[in-house]
Amino acid sequence: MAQQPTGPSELAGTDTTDRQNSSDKLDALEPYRSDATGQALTTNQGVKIADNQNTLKARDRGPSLLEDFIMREKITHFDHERIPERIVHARGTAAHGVFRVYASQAKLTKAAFLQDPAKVTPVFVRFSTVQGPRGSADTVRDVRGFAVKFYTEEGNFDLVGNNMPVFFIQDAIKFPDFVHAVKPEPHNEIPTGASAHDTFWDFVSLVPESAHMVMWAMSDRAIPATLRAMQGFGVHTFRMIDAQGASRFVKFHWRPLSGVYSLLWDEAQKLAGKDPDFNRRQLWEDIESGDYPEWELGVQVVEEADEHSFDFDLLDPTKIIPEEQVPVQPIGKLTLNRNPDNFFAETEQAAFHPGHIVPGIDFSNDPLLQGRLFSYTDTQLLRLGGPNFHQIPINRPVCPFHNNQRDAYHQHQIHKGRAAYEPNSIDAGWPKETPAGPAGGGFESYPERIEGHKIRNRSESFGDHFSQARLFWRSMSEVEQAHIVDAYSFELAKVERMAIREREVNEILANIDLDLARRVAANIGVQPPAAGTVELPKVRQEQSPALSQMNLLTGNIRSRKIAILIGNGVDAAAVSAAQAALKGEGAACKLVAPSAAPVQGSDGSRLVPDGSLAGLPSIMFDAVLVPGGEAAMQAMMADGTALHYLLEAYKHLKPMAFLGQAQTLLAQLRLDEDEGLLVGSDLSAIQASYFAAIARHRVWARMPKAMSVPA
Ligand code: HDE
Repeated sequence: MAQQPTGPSELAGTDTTDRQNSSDKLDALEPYRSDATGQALTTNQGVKIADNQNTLKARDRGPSLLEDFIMREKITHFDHERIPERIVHARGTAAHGVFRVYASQAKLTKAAFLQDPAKVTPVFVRFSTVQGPRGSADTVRDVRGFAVKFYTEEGNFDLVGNNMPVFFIQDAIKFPDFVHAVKPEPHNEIPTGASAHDTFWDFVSLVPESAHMVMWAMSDRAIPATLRAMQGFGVHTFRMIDAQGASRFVKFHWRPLSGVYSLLWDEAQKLAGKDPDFNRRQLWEDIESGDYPEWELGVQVVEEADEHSFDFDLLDPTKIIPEEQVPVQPIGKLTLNRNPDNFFAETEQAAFHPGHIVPGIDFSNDPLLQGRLFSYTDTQLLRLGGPNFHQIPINRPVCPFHNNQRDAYHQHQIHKGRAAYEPNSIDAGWPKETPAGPAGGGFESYPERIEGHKIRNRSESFGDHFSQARLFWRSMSEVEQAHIVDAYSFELAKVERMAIREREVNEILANIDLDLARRVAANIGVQPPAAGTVELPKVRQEQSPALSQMNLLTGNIRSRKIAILIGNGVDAAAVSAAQAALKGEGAACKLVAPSAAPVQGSDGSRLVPDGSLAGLPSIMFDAVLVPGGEAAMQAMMADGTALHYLLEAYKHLKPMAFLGQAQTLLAQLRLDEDEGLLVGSDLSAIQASYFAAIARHRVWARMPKAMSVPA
């Protein structure tokens, strides 16, 4: 039988930057990528179409004729273009890439794709928000999905995780309740893409096991500045199995090489209107420009013998293993280096499943994970219209796959042979089982010993709901804590029922931390609580520095986006010097002018802007630079939009550089210099401090002052 056409082949990137070369190879290896360049327009039956403008009619002015098979086929297909969106994680964006292990992980796992640093495994990664529909805004406060499909030589391995390491519930049976609570309310379908409403807070205030995850969702992690600046987590405890059959527990981590940083809430809200595609656009542009996002895959490993040595249960998905107790060992690197050709065919039809594992990886008994193992196939049956969704190009394994499953909707294989059953003698017994073990490589489940009664119960070891929420709170910097207080206050202020606000404060927040509870209470008209309602157990660790994203920056400015403001008469030499210096350090800059029309530099040169002040507002950038030039500065001083641009950047604590005559703007704006608002005759005079400020991402020390600046 003919070999399956390969899936997203190894060349998703042979780690090459030679994009043209790789896309030529791709066309050859992936014949299902259809390119109509130079081809005739035809019907689906291959009949060439002579007129694609007019329906077949009886005379010029109709009526139209039912026999027009060309028009009927076209409209019928159009009528069926939509498939159901994902019930959760509907809004998403994705990219192809490659994964490579740093060194053999044979001591941990027999998984073939984790053995050899020379081996390149193609991947497809989809990021998503959870609550909103497919067309909702990117920058809402929400958990982000982080789903990775590894096309390994032993089959597909899907690591279907999130950008937060825990979850809202402990048992799968509660998932529909949770999702119904967070989704828009049933009577008016409000709000879109937000948890700031009564049903969400009603549920979480009644379900203390959600306390830890809600803390994460109210933190800056829920508004990532860019998808490449998010951590990812497998959430559940998994197992890795070595060639001798030994099992160890593992937690998977993705650590972004860009560091972790976030939007401010005001930016997130404004971006949802000004550019609802903000996150997906930036991922797309970064990849197109060759600035490939990268993550390190890390594992926390726990020996079987140590399963019960923590003050929480490893199977409880509302708990992390603090990194100070079990360090994350980096094992490999993921690079996203190719945008999809077609959103629907690839991103929308991608079917991830935590149950897609390969030999060397196995499940734990986490009751949330166990439930997911059922759900993901079930959802694809509906969404992708039948059980052959694995044959859709984006979902195909790159290794051969053969079995006796037959027929059903959308069958793309033409199975040869007479015996679609096993055992058989008619087709000489093929396809045959592969023995497990090193010689064979057939999949074998870890033979965990299980004894006990069949019960519906929650283990007592899952009972402490507040200690890790407290650990998270206490590990935050002052700024992060202030943001968390603001987020709870914002969301609970949208809750109409006072009893829900009070319950959240008294029965959840007060048990996490009294200071947090009181600060939120004061903002939402609730009586500050005097004490919590439960006694927390003694835990091994009160703080975990690894949880604060302030500790997760890289110290460099790679991939940061800088707006350079230009106008007629701008100092052209200063512009090109700034561009060169920023690009030299791996940052990306855009020229922003009063309008999208070209401007004339001080030396008569022509500068073509990337966009206008209105089209590329400062909320889309990490930092701003004003290069000077007498005439340009005079014009900016008289331009309300430009002044607002700068005030807003100041208010959002962005690093700002004012060069040459741009200093005059400061007086007009009545802004003071600070560790990130820098003034210099040219960039070289302030470059070190400016770049250091960009590397820190925000000028937090400016916060008290910025609060009083109108923007
Ligand atoms: Fe999912 N989840 N989930 N989930 N999930 C889906 O599958 C579900 C959970 C996650 O980019 C659905 O194909 C149940 C945890 C991601 O396509 C559905 C439970 C985590 C994505 C589903 C959970 C996730 C999904 C909807 C509780 C983090 C997007 C469409 C037992 C570890 C994947 C689909 C993509 C998608 C069910 C809990 C992550 C309905 C029943 C915990 C990243 O099958």
